[in-house]
Amino acid sequence: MTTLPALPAPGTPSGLDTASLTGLKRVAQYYVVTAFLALLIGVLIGPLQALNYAGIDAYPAVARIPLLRNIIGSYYQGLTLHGVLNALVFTQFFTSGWLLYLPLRALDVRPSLNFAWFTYWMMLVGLLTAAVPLLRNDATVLYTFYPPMEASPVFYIGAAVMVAASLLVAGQVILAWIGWKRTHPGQVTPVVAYMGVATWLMWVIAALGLVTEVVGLLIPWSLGLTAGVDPLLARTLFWWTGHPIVYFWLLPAYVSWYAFLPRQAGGRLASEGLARLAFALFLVFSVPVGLHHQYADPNISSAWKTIHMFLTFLVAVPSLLTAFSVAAALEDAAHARGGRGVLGWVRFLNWRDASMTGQVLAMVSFIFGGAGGIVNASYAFAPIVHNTAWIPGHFHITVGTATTLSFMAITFWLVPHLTGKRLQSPRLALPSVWLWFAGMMLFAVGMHWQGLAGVPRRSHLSAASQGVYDAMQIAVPRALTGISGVVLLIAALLYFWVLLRTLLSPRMDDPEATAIPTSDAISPSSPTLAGASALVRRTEPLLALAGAALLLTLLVYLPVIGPMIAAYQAVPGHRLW
Ligand code: HAS
Ligand code: CU1
Repeated sequence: MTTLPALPAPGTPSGLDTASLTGLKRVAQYYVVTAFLALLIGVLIGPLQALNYAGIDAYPAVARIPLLRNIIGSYYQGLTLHGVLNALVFTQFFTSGWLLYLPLRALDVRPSLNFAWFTYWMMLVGLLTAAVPLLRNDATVLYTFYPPMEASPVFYIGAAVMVAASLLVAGQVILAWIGWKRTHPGQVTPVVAYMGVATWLMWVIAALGLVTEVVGLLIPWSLGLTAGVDPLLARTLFWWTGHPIVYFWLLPAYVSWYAFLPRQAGGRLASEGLARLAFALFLVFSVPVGLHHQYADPNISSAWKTIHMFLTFLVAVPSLLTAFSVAAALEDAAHARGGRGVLGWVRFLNWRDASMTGQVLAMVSFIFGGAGGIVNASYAFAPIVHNTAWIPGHFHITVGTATTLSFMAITFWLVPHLTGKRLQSPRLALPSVWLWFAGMMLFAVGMHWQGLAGVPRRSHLSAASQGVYDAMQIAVPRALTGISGVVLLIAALLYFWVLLRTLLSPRMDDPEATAIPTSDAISPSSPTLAGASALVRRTEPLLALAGAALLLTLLVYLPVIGPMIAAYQAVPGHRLW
């Protein structure tokens, strides 16, 4: 028997019948499994990068293995694969499944399954197309593309198809929500759907920069249709997307931290209104901040860089709200289990539960990741850390934990929920998340420390003359970084053992037996707009908020981009590696 649905739209007849629910779960499962297969390949390359920063060059050894020689021909090809697979492919596939499934389920809307499958296959075709030049060393341009480094046009076309597919997923969810609003006048969007729709709307505005760069500049240039490319314009369009893409990675984890983690911990979401406010703020302020990646770039006025800096500080506010909210929810959970004291309650959380533990550890590491982000964003500090090992240190405790460790921990209930299979080797799940956390923290300490000493990022420095590094007295952080690569490899092997065994095991239960762990709220919102608080009413019009976001983005970008287009510099491409 199927119990339908776990997240009903208040007071409406069921739209998702058993067949469409099963179909929807299947699409979501394909997205999630593809995501983790990409992550598996991506993380296996990771230890090579970590060893490089310990002064150990493992690439000559890799080059002796015939199969690997061709696909990891150099440090830079390995780094490109690592970054593209982990940061771009894994995140986008996971989110396309997760935030397709959850909002439609929460709205109780029957989707067009044909369309959902179409977007999945389109995204996969885009990925496989881009994979060919990546593996042939024809697209070793790192995950930020950065022209005038030039890749094969096939790479840019594949990447464009992949991103276009994600925009179609966004369209499907947003249109489903607009349809729901029409049939449910006067009702408040259920909170999980609200968070999903806000994330997709943000992504649509965010993606405009990358789409313009790839379609307008990189594809024609790599096809030889234009004489050259303007690196500054391309970088600026890239970072239009490149900063908010980090929230496209983070917000799907926040959905879980707000809506599901409290119940998994045995507590309640603190305030529904506050959760909505955080997502509304992310929608408006995520995009107009990209110049904080370009403080060192010439030909952009300091005034605009400073404006983007202040907007960056503003977009940290919803994360600070989240820290407050999720800490309150966890404390509520620990109190229910008898925990007391200012910090004494922490011990009373359900640390035996790998799904809860993984997410709480992801949150703990994100405290440091977020703090480092504020340092990066400060115009005065940026010159010290920019382009140093500090930056990969920062993003391994943001996207590497807040996002990746959360997604890993979520699969411990999501995969059984989607497939009806039971979690296999559950006793290995807990050490896998602890080791991932420990490995990422060690990596972060090692890399932040090396960065402060002046070690550059993205450098095959283990192959360089070591005298200069020896003089830096960085033996300790180098050792920590190397050890972290080994710890992370063990964590990944344990995690993927659990995941793959689970996926390959026979279906045992009705998938609905593992329910979505939807939390109650200490301070819930009324289901009707008339009864809802001012906060809920004002944050409900997501399309208007998206309009404001677009307007603000154009306001702070057009005066920066306009002069670049007017003084377009066509630079020929380079193949460095
Ligand atoms: Fe960043 C560079 C600024 C967040 C990812 N960032 C990067 C790059 C990546 C990345 C991949 O301003 C490298 C790009 C490249 O290759 O060049 N970042 C920020 C700021 C934030 C931030 C201000 N970044 C992220 C997130 C990422 C991410 C999230 C991925 C998911 N970042 C920068 C800047 C640069 C940059 C510059 C360019 C640097 C340069 O020079 O090149 C903020 O959004 C951070 C706000 C976060 C907080 C933390 C809130 C804490 C929470 C957890 C609470 C935990 C609890 C647990 C309650 C304020 C929500 C309690 C539990 C118990 C048991 C007690
Ligand atoms: Cu950023």
